Amino acid sequence: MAKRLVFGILALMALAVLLSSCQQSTTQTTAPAETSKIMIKNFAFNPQSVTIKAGTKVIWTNFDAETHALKSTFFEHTLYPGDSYSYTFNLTGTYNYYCLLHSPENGTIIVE
Ligand SMILES: [Cu+2]
Repeated sequence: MAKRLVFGILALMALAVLLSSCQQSTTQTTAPAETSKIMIKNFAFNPQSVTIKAGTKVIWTNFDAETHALKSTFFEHTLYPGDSYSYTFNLTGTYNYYCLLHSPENGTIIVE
């Protein structure tokens, strides 16, 4: 009888440990990836130059009523009015990009 009670208590304790470890694993969070936003407005990138950490996701959003087309060595993407495009820069370096449709429209991403 006493043995059964001990076993029952042990089983409950084991269950409690199991449940608390489950809770721990679900509450663990990983640091969210950093993002940097660039606005395309009045035929210019704003900010024109950004310095970011490697692994940062850059998001461009077209606020103009005109279509723009991002072009760099790594990407080429058409942004219709209201569109967004994102690219994650994992390697350090200086990346220049421009708009294929409008000549002096360019920007720089510096990845440190
Ligand atoms: Cu443009």
